[in-house]
Amino acid sequence: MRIEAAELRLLELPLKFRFETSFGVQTKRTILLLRLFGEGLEGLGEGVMERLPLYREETVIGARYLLEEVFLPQVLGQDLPNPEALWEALRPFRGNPMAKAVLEMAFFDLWAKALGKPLWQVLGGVRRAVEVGVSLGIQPSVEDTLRVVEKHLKEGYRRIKLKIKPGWDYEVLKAVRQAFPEATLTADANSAYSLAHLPRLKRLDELRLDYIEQPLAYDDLLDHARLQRELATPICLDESLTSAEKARKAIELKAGLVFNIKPARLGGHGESLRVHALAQSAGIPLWMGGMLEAGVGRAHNLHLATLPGFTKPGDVSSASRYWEEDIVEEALEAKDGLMPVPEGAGIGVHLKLPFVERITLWQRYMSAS
Ligand code: OSB
Ligand code: MG
Repeated sequence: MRIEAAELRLLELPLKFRFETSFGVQTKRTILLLRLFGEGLEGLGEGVMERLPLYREETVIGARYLLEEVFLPQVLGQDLPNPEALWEALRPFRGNPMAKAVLEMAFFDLWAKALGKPLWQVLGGVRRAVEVGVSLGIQPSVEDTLRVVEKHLKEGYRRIKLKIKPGWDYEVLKAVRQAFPEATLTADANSAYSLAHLPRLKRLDELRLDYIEQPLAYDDLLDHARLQRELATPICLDESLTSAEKARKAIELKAGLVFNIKPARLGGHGESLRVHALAQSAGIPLWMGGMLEAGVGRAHNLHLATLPGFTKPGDVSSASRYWEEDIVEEALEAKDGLMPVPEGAGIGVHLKLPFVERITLWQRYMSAS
């Protein structure tokens, strides 16, 4: 596959809800969108980095710089036989998995289209629909939380995840557990705790949470392993898992008994497949994370979530929850907690170009010659 041209855009898309986590409040997304052209086909990738380094270290503008000045010049005009060859071309550059993932995932889409196959088949998926849950931000009150949880359970979501932080944890989770004794319930701290919070975290053990997501530092494994030895509730790693090497070390340390996979956090689909293999041989259940993706990123996540290791409901909820209007033509909607995977070659979704034009803040076209 010769990469002939690339178009990079920055889009701004307002969220329908105010999304509050332990690290801040989001009301819109600034999306780096990549269109990669070759052999008359187009591959799509969507960045998940935020404007500020509050979740991981990468930022939208940092990623745009790397793609424009380093990664795209490295591959434009190159004939790359497969995604491994692209990964090799990016290997000299350290870190920055989210920036690499924009390009790697767009290339996977392009490559699957050249093969004439849906991406899920190319990746080794085994199902046509994915079980989904929902990630609910911190609400103004416990009463508001109970209302929002009830609404999403009624919509059929198969797992409720509540964002927590010190001071907004035990009481709200306890109220939800009492009101919905049978619900599959989890909590995501986004690194808001330290080992000094051990007594507070131990109290969560009585609430029958399926797991607690990333309680400790965003780059930590060792303290998570220590905490896991003290908790009955499984710890799920999110922020700390940025590569297959990190996953190998997390498994050896027993830093988490569940893994969340976000291909964009891991550098793309290839690295996600390596983490999937490691997790399967270690008996670690996986689920597909989310980063408030628009249609391109959401479609990529859905395709990857069809692999057999994804045995818990993912954070891939209906696009209409997030946006008045999405950037793709296809409606990515869950029904009874099941999200169908888009049909057709590659990721199976198509850009709504007039809408994309309207929300574009910046764009640059780059060609091979
Ligand atoms: O920690 O999983 C997270 C959103 C942005 C950054 C980090 C996280 C999240 C979510 C939202 O939980 C999941 C989604 O609905 O896309
Ligand atoms: Mg998380």
